[in-house]
Amino acid sequence: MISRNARITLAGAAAIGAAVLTTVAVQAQTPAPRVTPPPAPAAPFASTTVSFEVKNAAGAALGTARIFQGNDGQVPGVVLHLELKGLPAGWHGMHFHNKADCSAADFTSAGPHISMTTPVIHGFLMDNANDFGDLPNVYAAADGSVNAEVFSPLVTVYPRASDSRPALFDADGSALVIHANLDDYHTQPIGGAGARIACGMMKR
Ligand SMILES: [Cu+2]
Repeated sequence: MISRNARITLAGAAAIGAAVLTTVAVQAQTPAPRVTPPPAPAAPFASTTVSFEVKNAAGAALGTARIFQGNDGQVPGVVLHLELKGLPAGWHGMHFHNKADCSAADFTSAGPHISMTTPVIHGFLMDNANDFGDLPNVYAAADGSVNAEVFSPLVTVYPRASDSRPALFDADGSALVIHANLDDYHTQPIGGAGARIACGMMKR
């Protein structure tokens, strides 16, 4: 005769067995990753944090942005941390632009999106999108504040061997540009985001 405790143990073992089978089934259905991770660098890539100022077209400081890059994982990329004030309320598109130059009042000095290929296909919703500058929209509250963190797997902080993605801190740096309107993620070439209203320079 099986004792009560033994029965509980048998029931537990059966449950664990079922869980293992479920896990195996889920693993079998998991598709191959669409993005092949870059080869691991020779030495672990040190965690990086870089801060930079963001200003508006009148030259007023709006606050600070920070860029983080962690160690390599399955989807390496950068986190952009924003703590800004003084933006028009509502949604705003933003992108990484090609050059650390916010000198022109309309911020056209920052150039097009970072490392733009020709032809460029802009927008997260587009098939075959290849715009490395794409970023999610951010929302400015009624008081003009933006507090947000967004992740981009499309760029790195510094140039890295065996990594073809553009680096924000390349020879001429890059710029974070915030636009007047939201980016609809499909209209060419910038999602209908309109004028450049804020700019921050990332350079060594
Ligand atoms: Cu832009």
